Amino acid sequence: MDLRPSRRGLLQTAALASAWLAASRPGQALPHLRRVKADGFVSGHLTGAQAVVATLKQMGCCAVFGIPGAQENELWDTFKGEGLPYLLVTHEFSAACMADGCARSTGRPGVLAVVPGPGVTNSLSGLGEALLDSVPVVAIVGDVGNCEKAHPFQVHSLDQVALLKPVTKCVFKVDRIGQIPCTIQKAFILSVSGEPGPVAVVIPYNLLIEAAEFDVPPQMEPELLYDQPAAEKAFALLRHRKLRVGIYAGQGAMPASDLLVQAAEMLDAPVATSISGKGVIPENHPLAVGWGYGPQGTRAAEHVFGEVDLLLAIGVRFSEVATGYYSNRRPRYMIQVDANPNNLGAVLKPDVCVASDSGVFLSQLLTQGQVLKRGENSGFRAHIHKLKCSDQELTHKNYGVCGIDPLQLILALRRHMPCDGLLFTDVMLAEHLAAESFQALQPRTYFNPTDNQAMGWSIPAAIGAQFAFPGRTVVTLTGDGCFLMSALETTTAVRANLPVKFFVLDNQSYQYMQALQLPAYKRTTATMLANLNYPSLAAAFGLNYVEIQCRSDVDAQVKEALGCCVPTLIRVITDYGERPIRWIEAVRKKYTKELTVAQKTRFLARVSSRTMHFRQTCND
Ligand SMILES: Cc1ncc(C[n+]2csc(CCOP(=O)(O)OP(=O)(O)O)c2C)c(N)n1
Repeated sequence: MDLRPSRRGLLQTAALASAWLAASRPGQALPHLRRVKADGFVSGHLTGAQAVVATLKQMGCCAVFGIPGAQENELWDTFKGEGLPYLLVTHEFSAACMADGCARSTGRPGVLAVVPGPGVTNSLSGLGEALLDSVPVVAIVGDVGNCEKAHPFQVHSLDQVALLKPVTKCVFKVDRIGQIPCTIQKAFILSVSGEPGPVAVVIPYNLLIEAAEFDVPPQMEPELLYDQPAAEKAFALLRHRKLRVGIYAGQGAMPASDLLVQAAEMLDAPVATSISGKGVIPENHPLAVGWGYGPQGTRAAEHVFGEVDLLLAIGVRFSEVATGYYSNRRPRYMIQVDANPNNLGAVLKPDVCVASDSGVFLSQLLTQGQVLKRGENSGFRAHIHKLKCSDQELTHKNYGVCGIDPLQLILALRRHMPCDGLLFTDVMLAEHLAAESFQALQPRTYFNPTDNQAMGWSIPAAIGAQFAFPGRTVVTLTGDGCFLMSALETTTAVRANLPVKFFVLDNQSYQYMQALQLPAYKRTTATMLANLNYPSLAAAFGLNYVEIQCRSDVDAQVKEALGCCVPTLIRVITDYGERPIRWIEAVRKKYTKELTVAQKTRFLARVSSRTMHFRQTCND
C-alpha cells in the first residue's frame, strides 16, 4: 500500500489547518459553521458544462432554477445527466426569485441559470431584490460565443456583464474553460461573504462544449469579520447596568438566531426586529416585542423601546421600508454591529460601530457573561406580556364590510399554519399588517421582498422554498395586483407538484396605491384591476381552488386549504374598510414633516380645491 500523502490529501489538510489556525487566533474569527459547503475535488476530463455542474455540487447547490436556451442546452442536459435537481420556470424573473426564496429559507446560496439577452434582462428585478435584501444567490449566465466563435450579430448579444453589474455584488466573466471551477467557487464564497448578495458568472456557450483536464480542490471561505477593539468598546458600554438595553435585529443576525436569543436573555433585553429579521427570535418569546420599534411597527415595540437607553443593532440597516420612512428614533446610546462596514452609521449614527459577523460578535458577547449578565426582571417581562396582549386584542376588531378584513385572514393563517410553516408576503398593503401581527415562531419562516419591493416576488420565491422543503407548509399572501404579475408561475407548482398555498386578497384594485394617493390627491389614478374569473383560472392552470367569501368561514376554509396536499389557489374576497395601518400613518407623518413650506402649500391648495370640486373622490 502507498502511504505517501496524495496531492489532494495534502491540499485538504492544508486548507483545514489554515482554517483552524485562522479560527483560533485570539480576537479573530472563531470556528463557525461555514455557510458554503465545499466538498471534494472537481477532477477528471470534463466538458465545461460538466465542470460547472461538478463545481455547483461541490459548493452544496441543491437545485437550479431557470430556463434553457440555445447557449445553455449543453448545461441543462448535464444537470440531468449528473443528477443535479433543476426546476423549469415560466419567466426568468421567477428564476431569480426562486433562487432567492430557496436561499432565504435554507440559509445557503440559491442558484439560477439563464440564457443571455432576454433571460438576463428578465431576471434583473429578481436579482435586484436579492441585492437590496442581502440574499446570497449565484446566477449562472450563458453568453454568446467568444474566441473563434465570436461571430458578428450573434443572437442575444447584449452586454450581459454591463446589465448584471448594477444588480449584483460582482459579475465574473469566464474567458477560458479552465477558469470555470474557480470562478464558480469564488462566486459562491462572495455571495455569502460579509453582507450576502447575488453574484453572476457569465460563461460563453462554446466553453460549455469544450473539454479539459481538471483537478480543483475545494475552496475555504474567508475569515469571518471581527473588529475586536470595537467589540470591546461595545461590551464596556453594555456593562452600564443603569442603561436599559434594547436589541434591534435584522436578517444579518439570522444565521446566529440561537446566539441572539441567548444574548437577549443574558442582557434581559427586549428584542425588536426589522421585517426580514422576523423570526430571528421566536415572536412568542417573553422578550420579543415584534417588528419595528418606531411608530410604524408594533405598539408593544414602540412602547418598550421608548424606555430603552442603549440600542444594540445587529445585522440591520434601518432601511426606508423597515423603518417606515426612517421613523425609528435613536436612543441615547447606540451600538451597531454589521458585517458590511458601509452599513455602519449610514442612517443612525452609533456611539460604537462594530464591523463584524453577527455570529462571531454574539459568541464573543456571550463569553462576557460574568460582567454583562443582568438578572431576569419578571416585572419587565410581565409589562411586555401585557402590552403584547393589548396589541392582540386590538387586532381582533373587524373592519371588513363587503369582504374579509385581511388582518383576520393573517391571524387565521397564524392559528392554522404549523410553527415551521413558511409565509411569503408580497408588495401590498397587507404586508404591513402581516409584519405587525403575524407572529414568526422560528427563524427563516417569514419572508418579504423588503427593499426592492418587486411585486409578484412571493409566488416564485415560495415555489423555490417548497422545492427545497417539499414536506413543509408553504404559503403566499398577495394582493390581486401582485398575483397578476406572477400568476402564470403557479403552473410551475402544478407541473412539479409543489403544494404551495396561494392566498390572493382580491379587491380588484391596487389598495396600496389608493392608500397613498387618496389623502394626497383626493382621487386615485390607475389603480383599478380586472374582475377575474378565479375558478376558471384555477381550472385552466390545474390548481385546486378554495374561495373565502364570509368572515364566519375564514378559519374553516384556511384550515381546509392548508390541509390540501396539492397546489391550491385561495381567493379571499377582501375589504379593508376603514382599517388604520400604522406603517402608512407613520410614513405619511414623517414624509409630510419633511416637505418644504412651498411643497406643503402646493399640496394643501390642491387637496382643498379638489375637496371642494369633486363629489366622487375615487375615480380611476
Ligand atoms: C414591479 C412593481 N411595479 C409597481 C410597483 C408599485 N406598487 C407597489 S404596491 C402596488 C400595488 C399592489 O397591488 P395588490 O397586489 O393588488 O395589493 P394591494 O395594493 O391591493 O394591497 C404597486 C403598483 C412595485 N412595487 N413593483
